[in-house]
Amino acid sequence: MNATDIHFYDQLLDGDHPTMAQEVVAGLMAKPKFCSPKFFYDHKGSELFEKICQLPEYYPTRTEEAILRQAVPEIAELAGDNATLVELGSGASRKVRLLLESLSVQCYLGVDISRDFLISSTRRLAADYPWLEVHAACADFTRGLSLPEAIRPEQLVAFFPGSSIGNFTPQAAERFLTSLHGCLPTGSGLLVGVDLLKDPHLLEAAYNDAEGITAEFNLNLLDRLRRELKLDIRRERFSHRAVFNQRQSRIEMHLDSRISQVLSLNGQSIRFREGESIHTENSYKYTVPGFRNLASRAGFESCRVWSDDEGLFSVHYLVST
Ligand code: AVJ
Repeated sequence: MNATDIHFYDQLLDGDHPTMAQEVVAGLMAKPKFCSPKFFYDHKGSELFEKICQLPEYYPTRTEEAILRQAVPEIAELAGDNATLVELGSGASRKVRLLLESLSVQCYLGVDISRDFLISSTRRLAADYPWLEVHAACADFTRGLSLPEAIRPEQLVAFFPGSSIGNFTPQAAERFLTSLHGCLPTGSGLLVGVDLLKDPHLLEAAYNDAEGITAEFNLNLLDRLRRELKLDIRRERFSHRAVFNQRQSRIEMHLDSRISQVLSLNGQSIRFREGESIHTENSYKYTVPGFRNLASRAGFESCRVWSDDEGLFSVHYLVST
């Protein structure tokens, strides 16, 4: 096998699912209007997200990496020998390198919705770790996870970093973990990064960076809809807004219409009042016990939790029971 060879599975088109166009249209017709954050990640969006991860205000990435670096010997022990590592939302597959260097892993599966980004990232992994069997599945795991036939591990560890789980409502997160539980053999590990509840000023700063990269990431969604859905929607007519919703314990991102405007879509009109928003993302913040309880309702027992000294971020090692 060539060092840059990966086993690639395109699962995005599997099954009888609404298309991106149908999903987006339904969201724009709803009240209030919304669009799923999974649509942020076209190639440009994935690149912008990588830039966000390096911003001084965006503490989650560097904090999670520091936690992982320090916890890796313990993680290696919990994961055991010859594990198969499945990464959900693998993006640039950067954090997983910390694990690959210290765990005994023989097989890696990256799952991501951003096809080209996934392929180039996992190829780089295959080149850098020639001993590793690398698989890549392009999939929308918010619809559930299906492991390719070729992956029938004895010991499986799922890795769900970055607090991506915060994009789900707690109810949907519980449902997602329950369905994940259903496709993992009993005794599998789940290493999951979860952002913690903290001073709202710190939270809001993380989603309103001075350089405007987060705004760019949010507005890029409109460019994507314009291009891919041939929608006459213009980014100049919207502005980025990110606020902490205390009651729901979540950061909300919105695109606010700067003016009153009408979009036409398949012969239908979508009206915006001035200031009306498209709700583009929720990012829920948890306490350690709050997340533990949620996971236990989904069938995962908490083995170990690590966090940084300032209590900004947590990493949980859970085991499916
Ligand atoms: C990838 C969902 C964890 O919620 O912090 C970053 C995405 N959005 N800045 C987050 C995001 C705006 C990120 N997650």
